[in-house]
Amino acid sequence: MSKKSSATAEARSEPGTGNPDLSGAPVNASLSVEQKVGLYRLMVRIRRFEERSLRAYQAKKIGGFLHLYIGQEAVAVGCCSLMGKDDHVITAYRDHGHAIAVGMEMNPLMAELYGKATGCSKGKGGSMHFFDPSRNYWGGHGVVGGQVPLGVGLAYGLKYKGLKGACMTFMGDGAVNQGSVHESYNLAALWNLPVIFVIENNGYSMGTSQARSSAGELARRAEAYGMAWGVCDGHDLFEVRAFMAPFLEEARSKCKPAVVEIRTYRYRGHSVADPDNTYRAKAEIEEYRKTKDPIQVLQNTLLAEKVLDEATIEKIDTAARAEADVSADFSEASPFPTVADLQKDVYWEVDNPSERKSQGRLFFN
Ligand SMILES: Cc1ncc(C[n+]2csc(CCOP(=O)(O)OP(=O)(O)O)c2C)c(N)n1
Ligand SMILES: [Mg+2]
Repeated sequence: MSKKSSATAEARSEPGTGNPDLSGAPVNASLSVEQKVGLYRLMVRIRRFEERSLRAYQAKKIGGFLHLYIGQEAVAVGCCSLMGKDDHVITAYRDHGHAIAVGMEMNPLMAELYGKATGCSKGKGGSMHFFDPSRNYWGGHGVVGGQVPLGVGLAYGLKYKGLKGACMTFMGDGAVNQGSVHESYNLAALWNLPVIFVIENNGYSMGTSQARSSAGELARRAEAYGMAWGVCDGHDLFEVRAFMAPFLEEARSKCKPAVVEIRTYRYRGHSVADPDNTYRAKAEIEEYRKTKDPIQVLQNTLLAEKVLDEATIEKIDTAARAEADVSADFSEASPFPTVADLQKDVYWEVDNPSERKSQGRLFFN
């Protein structure tokens, strides 16, 4: 039988009505002052990293695509802050926020954007391919919906091997109509896999609004597969945490998969090479910035709680800007990958011939 989260009704609020205060939920009430400040710092660090990378792109230090996460910070930080050491994350190409949220440092991330050998994917992946297996962060994927079956595979692997943990599989609202997403839902439900499909609904897939591309309520499609589902606003970090915690617990302890929609907003163009905002009104962006900016929302809450003061806010911001600048300098000074390294890291089997159990072949030789 399908099950809608009981958190859904409380957690949901329509744009413009303000978020309910969920800071008192157990998962938030248990946070120490240091942990709350730490979560705020993470969101500020993501914002400053993104702004610095935009400047580097404009200075032609970065090529290709650059999809910024500005405006969506509470989603990645809220969800990833709930991770235990056995949990996993996989996402699409808008992957910088999740990388910082799981604890990756700015240097290897910025260097990856610069295409340098010191990057987290050795300069061969770029913006869409941030990875850190040591933090259970499985990327960073450019094909819309392509990471979703992989997330199911990660969850299958956990269950098959009798390991603990769950996999949060993020996707955009533009991915929900991909056939592979529905195949993934089916297998996750059929085999009771510990996976949460997290739809980060920022309202648009490139220049197409969700209303013009997708029928019905996105997460409700889970009902057809007998999966739990829920919807929440993604502007308030505490709300995201309170909403996600029960789903994660069900996945971990009972192998119950779920589909959740977290409503958020991106302030920048789809990518920075594609900043044209002709498909939405400037006033819409301004309204979100003014009333729902996730950093401002959390700052207001923490100021009211006296967890933060103006001096600490200033200090965190200055440090995040400096850290981002340092990462740009680090990237500038780093070497490019060599031609000799071009064919390394394509197939694990090719790089590890004595350990391989299947055949990998480089097709471009
Ligand atoms: C299979 C596939 N089709 C089309 C594209 C081109 N494309 C890149 S991003 C994108 C929009 C996806 O939007 P959404 O899933 O909402 O993610 P967001 O950019 O909002 O984070 C499209 C259509 C692609 N990368 N892969
Ligand atoms: Mg989208």
